[in-house]
Amino acid sequence: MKASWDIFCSVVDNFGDVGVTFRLARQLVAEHDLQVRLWIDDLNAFARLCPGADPLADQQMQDGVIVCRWPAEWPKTWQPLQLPHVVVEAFACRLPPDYIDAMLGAEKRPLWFNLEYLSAEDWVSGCHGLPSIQSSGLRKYFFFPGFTAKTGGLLREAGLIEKRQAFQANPAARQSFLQRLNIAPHADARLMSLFAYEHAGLGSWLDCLAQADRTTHLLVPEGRILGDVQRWLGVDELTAGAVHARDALTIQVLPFVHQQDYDSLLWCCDFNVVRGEDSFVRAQWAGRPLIWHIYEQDDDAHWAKLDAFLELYRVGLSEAAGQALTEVWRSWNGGTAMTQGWNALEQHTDELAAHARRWCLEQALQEDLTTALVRFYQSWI
Ligand code: TRH
Repeated sequence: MKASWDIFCSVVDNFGDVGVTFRLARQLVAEHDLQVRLWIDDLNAFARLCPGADPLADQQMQDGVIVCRWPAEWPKTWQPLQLPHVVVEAFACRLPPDYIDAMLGAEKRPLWFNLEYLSAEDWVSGCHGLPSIQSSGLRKYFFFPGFTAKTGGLLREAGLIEKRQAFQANPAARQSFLQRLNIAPHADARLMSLFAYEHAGLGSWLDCLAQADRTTHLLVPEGRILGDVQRWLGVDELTAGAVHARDALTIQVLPFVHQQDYDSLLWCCDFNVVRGEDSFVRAQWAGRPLIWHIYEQDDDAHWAKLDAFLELYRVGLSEAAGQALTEVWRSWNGGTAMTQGWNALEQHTDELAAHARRWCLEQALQEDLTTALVRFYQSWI
């Protein structure tokens, strides 16, 4: 009998929670031959990432994963529950009380993980894998994704890097992918993607690109940044398919694409602006330079996360390139003018490109997050 896993995902906002948990669920099925139910409380967000999905279905099979609606009220008729071997509570969402009661009463209790948000901060390695005893007496294990061997690692499907390298080495594959999305950049244009939250200083960055010696084709999937782009362009409306040129810069708005297509898009680009958690990791696997627009937290906790990552990522970069990168990432996240930082960063294009490839290969030496979770379970039973 296959071991079974339940993953619970509550969509706070945006797409990261559902993006990460669906990716994890798919990998558990495809590479570890497990039976996985993914409980999601907002199937509309799920349907954006997985266009074949039905946002109204109580249960559906997608890529081998049983995707279930997580109802606000857990129906009493669902008791007694068929409990799985492993429960993953993603990003500190709260399991239904009836589900916890069922775990308490079970003869063989499932292993209970709290899968945390990604952070490069030092304290993570000290907390990774630790149990927390609940008032009910149940144990919940904290599992932290991260960038060092003392953490749970990053989500990375088997063969991902090889697949990406083969794609990038194959101009025909790139061309046909871009054609499918109606993207036709000039032969000498550099390709960039922009997936970010609102950014008050965006106009200064677009000015830099428009005034640069080199032409840029900027791809913007529909989303929160579009308002800032629209203001800079001075147009009334921006929807998928729109293409506008200003001096050396062409801006093209894309529809929100399938999660797998988003990977290929990142692989096609010379530079990616990404946000949150999942696109941030995928951009690292693309092996191309990036800007990270981090998810803002109320208590400004995101700044410590940003700086912790920069400290790790800068290792191996020259002082000048590292400083320029830090300035650009900090001004992007602070919503301030980008002109000085971006122009400095442009002096280090080749170094940053080589560094992004190296960083990706170094990170890929670590065990991936899904395998680490499975291995933890195997040593727990
Ligand atoms: O959507 P996000 O801003 O999600 C955020 C973060 O995860 C953050 O940590 C969390 O606290 C907050 O949500 C609630 O960014 P993220 O994590 O990059 O997720 C976006 C997902 O959307 C990712 O799986 C990639 C996917 N995507 C597509 O599938 N198609 C697209 O066209 C684009 C642009 C993205």
